[in-house]
Amino acid sequence: VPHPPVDSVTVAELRQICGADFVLTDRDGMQPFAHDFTEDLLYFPEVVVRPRTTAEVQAIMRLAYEREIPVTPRGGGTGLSGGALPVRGGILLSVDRMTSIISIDTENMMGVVEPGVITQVYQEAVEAQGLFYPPDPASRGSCTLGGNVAECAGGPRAAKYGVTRDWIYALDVVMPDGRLIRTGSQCLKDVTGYNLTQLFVGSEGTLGVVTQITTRLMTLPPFRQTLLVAFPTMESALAVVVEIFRRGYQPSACEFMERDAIAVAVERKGQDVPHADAEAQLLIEVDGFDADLVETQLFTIGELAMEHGAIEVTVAQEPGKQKQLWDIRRAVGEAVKSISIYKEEDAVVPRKHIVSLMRGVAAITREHGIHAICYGHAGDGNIHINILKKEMTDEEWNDRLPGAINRIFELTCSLGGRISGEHGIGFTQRPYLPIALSGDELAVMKQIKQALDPKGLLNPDKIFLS
Ligand code: LAC
Ligand code: ZN
Repeated sequence: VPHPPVDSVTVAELRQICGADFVLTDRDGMQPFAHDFTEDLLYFPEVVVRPRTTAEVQAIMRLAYEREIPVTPRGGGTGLSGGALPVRGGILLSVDRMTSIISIDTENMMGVVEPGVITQVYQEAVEAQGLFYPPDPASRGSCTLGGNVAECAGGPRAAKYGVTRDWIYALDVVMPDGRLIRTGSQCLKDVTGYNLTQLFVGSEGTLGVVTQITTRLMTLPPFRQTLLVAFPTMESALAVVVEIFRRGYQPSACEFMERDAIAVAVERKGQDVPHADAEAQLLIEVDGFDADLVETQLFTIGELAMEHGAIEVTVAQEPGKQKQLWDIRRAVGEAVKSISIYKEEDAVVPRKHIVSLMRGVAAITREHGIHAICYGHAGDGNIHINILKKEMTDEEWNDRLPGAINRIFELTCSLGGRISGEHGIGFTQRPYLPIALSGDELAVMKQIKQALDPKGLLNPDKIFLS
């Protein structure tokens, strides 16, 4: 549905609300807001607004509602499903100026932040007070807590500490018509009505604009050790993953990289890892409050790996060595992006089925004549499948890709999995949603959207068409 254009009267009113310096309409100024990290997709908004306060966000939303102009909220712009792309033009609402850490409560162990706070900045601020905010998406140096809430971001530590949703207790949310609601509380238990907080977490900016976030915090575990384990086969690596958890160990990360993932990261970083030619590697981290216990767990996991036929276990006890290993792991995503046009799938399956997923993906890609690089969070079954275009012509790419993705997601769902673990549906995964959801489930989701955003103006065409 076409909307009325953002005319000069509207722009003038937006300038009134935010201040002239924080409303952009020139192409160069808007360029950084026209894309996120998703492929090479580019969609220009008609205007970019950068509010500073909740009241300004409310005024923007009221205006947009009245004029029926679409609004796309944006955090750090590091999303991988196109959630922050202003695909219908309209207003791009960036929270990049809402960067206050409002409070860190060391007694109740909760923190209150604005949505534009960079995740790593928050982590460092709470760590300075001996506290810990675990969710650690690969982009934590540039993503924001607002974006993390919108997408329910994950990351390696989700294996032990859960995803963003598990740390969010209360939100201030500006509704599509400009009303402000405060959901949840700073209480650990709360069944006072529906859990609106968790409805907004992971709703990808389609139901409301989050302007304040209350997170739980925990005491920072002081001890941390890391292992890199090379395996001759994918099966042996993934069997170890299942066994680690079955025996009651709780690694704070249990990351999987297949040979090609290691290869591209090693190439990009110009830094080698032991046995880079092994079929699969696990990067395992153990943290805790007792140095001996951390060490015992680490060595027991290492032994377990050797019993399952690991080639070698490399222990990284010093922070410098640990960082080197993590740098390789964190570089995989960017490395893939730098070598070819690609399409990223974010499948998640029950942990014990990762091996079936990996073997299935290998068979499907072979059949379709395409190449995929797989890596990800084996500890929680979440694997990133990066399909590369490489030397394929546009025609071959467009011809082979949809069929292959459909097959991969059908396999994922047949294993009891879902089509996104942490990157969201957004814009790019929308066509595949019916593979994972029943018609009735999808219809209920659309009813919620319709109830909260009756004009379909907030982050339109994300998750499903609106
Ligand atoms: C990662 C991002 C892509 O795990 O989710 O590296
Ligand atoms: Zn990831």
